[in-house]
Amino acid sequence: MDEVFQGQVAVVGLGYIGLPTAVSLAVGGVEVIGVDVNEATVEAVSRGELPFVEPDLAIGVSGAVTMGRLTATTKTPEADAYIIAVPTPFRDDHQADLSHVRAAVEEIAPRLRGGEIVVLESTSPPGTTEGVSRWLEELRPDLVAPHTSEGVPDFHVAHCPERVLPGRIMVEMITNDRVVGGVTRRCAAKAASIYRVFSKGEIHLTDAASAEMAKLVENAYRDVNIAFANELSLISEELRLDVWEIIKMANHHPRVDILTPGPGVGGHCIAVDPWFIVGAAPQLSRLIRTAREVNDSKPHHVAEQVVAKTERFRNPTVACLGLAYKANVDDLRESPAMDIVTDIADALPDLDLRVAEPFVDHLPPALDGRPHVRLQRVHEAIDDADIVVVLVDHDHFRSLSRSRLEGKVLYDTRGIWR
Ligand code: SAJ
Repeated sequence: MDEVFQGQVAVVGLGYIGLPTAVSLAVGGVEVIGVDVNEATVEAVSRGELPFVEPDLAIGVSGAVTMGRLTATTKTPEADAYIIAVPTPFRDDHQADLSHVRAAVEEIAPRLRGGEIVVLESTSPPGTTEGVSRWLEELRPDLVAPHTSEGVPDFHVAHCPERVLPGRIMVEMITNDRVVGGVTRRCAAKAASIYRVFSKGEIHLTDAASAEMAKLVENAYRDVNIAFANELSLISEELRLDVWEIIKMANHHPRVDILTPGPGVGGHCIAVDPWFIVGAAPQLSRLIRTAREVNDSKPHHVAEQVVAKTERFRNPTVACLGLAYKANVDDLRESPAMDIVTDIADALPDLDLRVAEPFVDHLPPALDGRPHVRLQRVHEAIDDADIVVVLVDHDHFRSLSRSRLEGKVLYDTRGIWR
């Protein structure tokens, strides 16, 4: 019988991944202590509330807190296992910024008593998990670290990358297969026992660097495929062809499955992770780098097209629909829609620019305070607009009545109204 973890888990980082993981463990019967540097997040979770929007998570958090299985704190406690789920952004030179991982490790090190499991879930360049083991060794020279011996170490270190899709996190947390890469085989087996608490997917054991690379490759694969679709959209625009029709036709081939073009690629994963591969092997990652560049250049192209469309109006009003990085989420991180609206506002500071985003109550700081940019309900924004630009395919926009759009110039980057 495969071992299933019993004990107390501290989940460090209560964000889009840490909090759903904490809830899944708590619902599976484990006592979980959530740790976050942000006091507002800790207070919200302690009240059983959700600091961000994600289907089915709110009920999970309130249930886990009410049952007494999930508590939250700003201080890393003693525990039997630690799951690190902190951000790993990239710096200006595209190298990974591991400062949050390091900070988490510095808080965990003094709490180790022997026998603990430390799992890094944050997406990281190859070698980071072994680096965590080295950091712990440096901070706790009294303990035997796993990278120094295949024998029984004083603590175990592994990588288990998250693979859940925002918008479906609570479903995929349970159903997805997991890859667990250990600094040693024993580390991988120990870490796998934690995921058996809630995962119904298969758990695949490997070494730490392969698990790190597999995660990066998954997102780079998707980035390259979206870049293909985005490049087709640029070519089709130039040739005055309908990219949606072309992709629909091509996808009738049994071995062709082209993804959907859009205004660019956003979010904190696909727009970031491929750079970690480029950073690890810059000379060899030509396709991966180019895909990033194609996807990153798309928002500027869309903004330029919108600006060009305003030229035939004397005092145009433009409605931009959506700010989130993708449909039906409230996450604005690395959002192409944000870049596009900001670019348009910068290019035409006097333009009457209406923004509709049902998932936010206030304009984000990059747009707030600009006298000609307003956040409005979608109907208000559209009714006054000469030009309507679809930036996000929220269900809310899909269901809009076409009669409201009559007589307006439409620029639909998501193809929802064709
Ligand atoms: N997008 C397109 N066209 C498409 C698909 C997506 O333009 O055909 C855009 C979206 O609008 C969005 C971006 O790409 O701006 C990324 O969206 P997504 O839904 O493809 O992915 P994420 O970033 O929300 O989540 C991804 C997932 N990875 C894969 O599907 C390989 C998820 O499983 C990962 O857990 C997540 O990254 C992560 O955290 O790494």
